[in-house]
Amino acid sequence: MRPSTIACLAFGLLGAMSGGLAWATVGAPSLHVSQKGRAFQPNALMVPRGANVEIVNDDGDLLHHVYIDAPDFTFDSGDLRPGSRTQVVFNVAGTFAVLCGIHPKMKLTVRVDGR
Ligand SMILES: [Cu+2]
Repeated sequence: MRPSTIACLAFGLLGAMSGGLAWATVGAPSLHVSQKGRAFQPNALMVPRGANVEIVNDDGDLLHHVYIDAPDFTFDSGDLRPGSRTQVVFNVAGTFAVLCGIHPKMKLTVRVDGR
């Protein structure tokens, strides 16, 4: 194998590795939010655009719900039974109130960084 071929392979590998790393740390992080004690935990998040937020109903016997009703971004999970989960992908920059239609006091604020 000629040295130039080896160098080419090494750069290819490096590119693949850094590409994977960029995706994991910047591209689309996955975040976890719990619905527990009739509250979102945590109740505020700052995420990059494209972030995937998983929300789990961890309240033993309470039905919850997740919705967003902003002019430029809406979401509705439907009823979330105890132990079930939903995923919200934040593709729009801005600050959004994530609410539960069953418990009006439950609120999660998500700030989506547009960069
Ligand atoms: Cu609720």
